[in-house]
Amino acid sequence: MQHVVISGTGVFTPPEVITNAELVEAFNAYADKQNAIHADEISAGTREPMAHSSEEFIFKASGIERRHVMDKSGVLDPDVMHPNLRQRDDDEQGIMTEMAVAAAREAMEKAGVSADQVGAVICAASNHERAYPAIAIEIQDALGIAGFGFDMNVACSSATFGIQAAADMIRSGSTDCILMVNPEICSGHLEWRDRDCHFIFGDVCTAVVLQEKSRATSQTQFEILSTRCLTQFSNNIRNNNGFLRRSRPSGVQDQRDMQFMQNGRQVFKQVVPIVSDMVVQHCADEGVDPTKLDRMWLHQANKSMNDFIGRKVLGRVPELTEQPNILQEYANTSSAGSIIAFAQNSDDLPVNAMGIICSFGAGYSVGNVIVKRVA
Ligand code: CO8
Repeated sequence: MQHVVISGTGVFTPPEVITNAELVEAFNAYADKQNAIHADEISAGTREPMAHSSEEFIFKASGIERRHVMDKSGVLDPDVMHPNLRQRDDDEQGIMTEMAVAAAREAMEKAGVSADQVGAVICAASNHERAYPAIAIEIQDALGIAGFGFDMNVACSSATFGIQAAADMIRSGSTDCILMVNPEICSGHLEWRDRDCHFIFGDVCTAVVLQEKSRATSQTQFEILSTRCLTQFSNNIRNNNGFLRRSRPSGVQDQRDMQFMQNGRQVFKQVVPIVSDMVVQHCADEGVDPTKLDRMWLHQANKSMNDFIGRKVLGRVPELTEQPNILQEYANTSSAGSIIAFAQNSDDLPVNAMGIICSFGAGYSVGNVIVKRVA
């Protein structure tokens, strides 16, 4: 059987940043406006006033300090409260392709591979800009890659499932080099007017080059020792925005379910044990002592969630270096989170160091990738 390595990673970070202070100021201005508009109903007791958001709550509940976004002007305007991102015309490059090309160029340069060496492109993300043609095919075209491309979506686990799909294709000989990208524009699917979740997400794109081991030449290589994916149906994280959207009964005003919705407390309680048990079992099945893992690159949704999983897997409080968090800088970037953590916190590991990339989220979905540094 062929062996597969990750030979390069790339991260495109949008230049615009929204701090918690800016976010809360905009949200509170919006809430005040709404309360003024509905003052009569509020004083008649037929409507609840909107409560203010707070920086202290956001940091304490999530560990998030700021987020990068593709457009902050709309999000911070209390009369808009969503990013000003227009739909691209048919003859323009798509916004997801633009982000993916930037991340891919970095990953390909690190891997030392040119476009003609790449045999396939997988665009794995939580939301896609259009139904078809596949975003992956547009990225393939923009980079001058031959072969084939396809999109896939497993919400927050899109990237780890994408790595498993790529590794399986390389092992079975479909191609010997795959570019897997994760352009996540979470700001477009977040209800910025909802106090319970307005702080959760940010935008980013990650890219990973996977190669058949004997072909890889880059200075830093992580061999994929084993992958494991699990899905278990749950409505606790849901977005109903599908192709039947326009057939909703006319006159329906509330479109809240056409964006990200979650029962955060339930997600927290239910997902943590599934993930920690799966990591421990996966390691055991592969003869890896989980307490000896040198690093865990976890999905970046919530710091307490990660601290809990880290403690359960390692059997002690993980050092910051053992379980790097990036959500203070990026917030939750869906499937890209664990890949940012890996891309920014793996070069320092010595050869033979072992680690696990682990994602979890809507579906529910959990994806593990056990890796070992081999160069
Ligand atoms: N400011 C001040 N107070 C607040 C705020 C706020 N912004 N929001 C809520 N509160 C209050 C509440 O009203 C509540 O008050 P009370 O106790 O009086 O009722 C109190 O704070 C506690 O509220 P919560 O119970 O909601 O707070 P938690 O401590 O549970 O924290 C979290 C909320 C942070 C959401 C937490 O539950 C969590 O992180 N859960 C896990 C979430 C998770 O991992 N989700 C995965 C989703 S991502 C994914 O799978 C990809 C989907 C696709 C993505 C992209 C598109 C956008």
